Amino acid sequence: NKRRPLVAGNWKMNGSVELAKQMIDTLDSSNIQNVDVLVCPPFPFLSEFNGFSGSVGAQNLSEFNAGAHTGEVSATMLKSLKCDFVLVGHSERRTDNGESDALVAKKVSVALEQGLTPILCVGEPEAVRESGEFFNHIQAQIDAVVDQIGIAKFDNIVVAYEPVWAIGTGKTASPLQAQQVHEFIRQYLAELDAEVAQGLRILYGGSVKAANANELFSQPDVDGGLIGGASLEPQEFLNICLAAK
Ligand code: G2H
Repeated sequence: NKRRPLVAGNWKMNGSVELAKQMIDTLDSSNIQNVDVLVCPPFPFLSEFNGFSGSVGAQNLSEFNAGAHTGEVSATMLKSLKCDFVLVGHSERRTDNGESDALVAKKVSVALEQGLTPILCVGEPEAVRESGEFFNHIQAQIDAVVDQIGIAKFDNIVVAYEPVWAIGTGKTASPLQAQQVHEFIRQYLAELDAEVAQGLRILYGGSVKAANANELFSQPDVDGGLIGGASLEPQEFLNICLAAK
């Protein structure tokens, strides 16, 4: 099993240069082993993470490589800032910025072309959860990416399952609800390529905190977490990383 746990902090539109310094101090001095630690701050703070012992990633990228696209940031620029990862298709971008499954798939492809590891975010809104159609919803989000890049390239991506009803709401999916969807994603992809599916890291996101991280991360198909609110407090984030060991 090559699935080394990954814990990613998604600062969203929060934080400061000061928080970047504190985060680096706390995480670097912990000497954490056997977990990949990733921080995804807003673009202006990426360069603060030069020399950080963990990895740094962005929260979004442009589907274009360069040109007249005011306000956008390219994959090449992220590489030049030493990013290894980039979140793609977070539900807040799907909702606030109208990112479609097709656009998300394009961005995954562009990230891979530039050597970034995309973290593909999928998950169903509350109404879809209640209708019971959530597997179909997630399958469609994944199909769009499989159609664009092919199954083999899933070797170089990470998937994050984030039920929209659990994001920033304090309502975490139960460990069993999370496991059920993670297992579904892995089995679905295994029909296309068993080996790739077996090696794919699938993170859980949605109101993860130190107090519930252990239970979630101990599920067999949960390979770490994508942490929002709780990633803004260095000690709390470190404790979540430690729970993934
Ligand atoms: C889900 C998550 C991180 P939070 O969006 O991406 O945020 O942990 O605040 O629910």
